[in-house]
Amino acid sequence: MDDAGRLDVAKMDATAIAELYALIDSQQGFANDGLLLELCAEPSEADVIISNVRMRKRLERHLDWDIARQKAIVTPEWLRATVEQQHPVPCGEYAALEELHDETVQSCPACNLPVCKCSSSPPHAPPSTLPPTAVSAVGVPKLTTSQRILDNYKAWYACQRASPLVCPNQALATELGILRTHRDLEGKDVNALSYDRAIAIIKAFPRELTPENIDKELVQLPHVGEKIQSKIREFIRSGVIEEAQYLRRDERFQSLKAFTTIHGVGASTARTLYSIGLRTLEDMERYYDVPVDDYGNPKLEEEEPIFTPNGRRVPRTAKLPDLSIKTALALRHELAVPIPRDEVEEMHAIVMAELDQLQPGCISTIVGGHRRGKPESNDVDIVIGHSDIQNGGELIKGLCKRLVHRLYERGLVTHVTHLSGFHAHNALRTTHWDSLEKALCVFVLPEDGQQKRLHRRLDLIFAAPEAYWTAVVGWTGSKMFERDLRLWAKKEKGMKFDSSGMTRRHDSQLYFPRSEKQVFDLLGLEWIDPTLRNVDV
Ligand code: DCP
Ligand code: MG
Repeated sequence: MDDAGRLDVAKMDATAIAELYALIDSQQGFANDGLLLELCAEPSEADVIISNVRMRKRLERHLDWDIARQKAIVTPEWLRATVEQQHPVPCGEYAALEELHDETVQSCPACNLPVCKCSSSPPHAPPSTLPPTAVSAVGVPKLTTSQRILDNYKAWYACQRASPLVCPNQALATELGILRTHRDLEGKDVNALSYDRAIAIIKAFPRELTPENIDKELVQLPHVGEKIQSKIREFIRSGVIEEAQYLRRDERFQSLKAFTTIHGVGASTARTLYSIGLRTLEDMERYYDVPVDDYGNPKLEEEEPIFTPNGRRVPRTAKLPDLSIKTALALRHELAVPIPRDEVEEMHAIVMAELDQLQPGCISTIVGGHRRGKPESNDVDIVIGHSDIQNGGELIKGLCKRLVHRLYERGLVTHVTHLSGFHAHNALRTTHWDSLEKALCVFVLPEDGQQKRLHRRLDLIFAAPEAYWTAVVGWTGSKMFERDLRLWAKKEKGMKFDSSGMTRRHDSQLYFPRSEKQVFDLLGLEWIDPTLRNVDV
């Protein structure tokens, strides 16, 4: 890597630190036929300790010497090389302390693999499955969200505030969310956005709102106009918002909400369906002519098998089936089941193992709600890049399509909604869609003989090295965090930010952030942990 020299200095700067965490983050739970890095809080549990401290006295400030002697203690270059080569590289030549060189070699995880790679000879090909390598960083502070951000709940932009998954006023946020959905379903976008902004403020508010403090607190908050203020007061006084209670029982609201749970159906289509007399999802199944099984349950249209004249079945290599509204309806019961975290990680591992067969050296980050700490996700979003900064763009070009075809041939992907090719970041583009290689798929894990595997939504986003970290930030969300990030970049910094890159507006200069922290730095924003970017309900 081009900035390797900088890491020789005793004290790392924030960017270098962020990059190290990002490298580990990009490999977490990533079985890629070889490399699985897990960050552990306790150095005593680590296989490898990363430090740029070179002297015993300084190391002892962070780490007990007896523990140090039982570990491989390496410089940050070891991590870079390991990620680049996609398997743990021999630790000896990366030993941080000369004094502990021999202990580092003895504890080297690469040496404990079936094929020893601790000699100074070039590394052998990695064996097909390697145990996870636990990594701890010593003397390197983990990126934390500052107290300043935690206290900044009155800030104008959501990307300056800390918003936890569950906030002290969560029930209020949920109730306001009903009103927000109603405005959205009725096409009142401006009103819906007002609710989005008010909800965002409530999500970051650090104390419970009570009848005693409400008058004092509410007037100080931005984005909460008089109308919404009165709804909030109503909730704080009575525990409910009457309009939300009414909407929950309202037939039109229920129908429109149900229709929009189907992939591909937006508010406007939902209103059209309602206006022609449809009320339930069963009505919608009949309208879209979804086939049913013997018990009347919707089912997928059978794919007609094709046979050769000799009776051999022709493999599934034809055009990928599209995730139409009809298919989404047939799969609606499965697609509505939330995906637990371990299943998200299992899907990720399988996708990356398949990808490694096509192109070694890819890196990835699970983004979306999962990264923000949601216990269950509605879909799985994965940003994929390449560890080779110089040639990574070329290496992953066209890979999205190839991967989806491979997954389809293996029966792992059943449908695809959107496949697109690379487009360079365009400073004039107004939306982030179509600027990266993306595939929005339906995925099903292979049967394991124990549990029924459900069809799941999977979004794959391929990014060239210069767009990797903007894609990670852009797809981590939540939606309103992203909206305000774009607005902040434009209004406060004269920049254009989206998932596909970052440009200075006046001269279209393209930036190349090397870590997620650097994206924040370049935007002049303080770091906010992904788990504190839950700006939406
Ligand atoms: N995104 C965005 N604007 C949108 C849609 C998505 O900025 N209109 C970004 C932010 C989202 C991320 O993409 O967090 C992933 O979108 P999802 O729809 O998958 O939403 P989440 O992953 O946040 O939640 P879940 O999938 O559990 O519903
Ligand atoms: Mg998601």
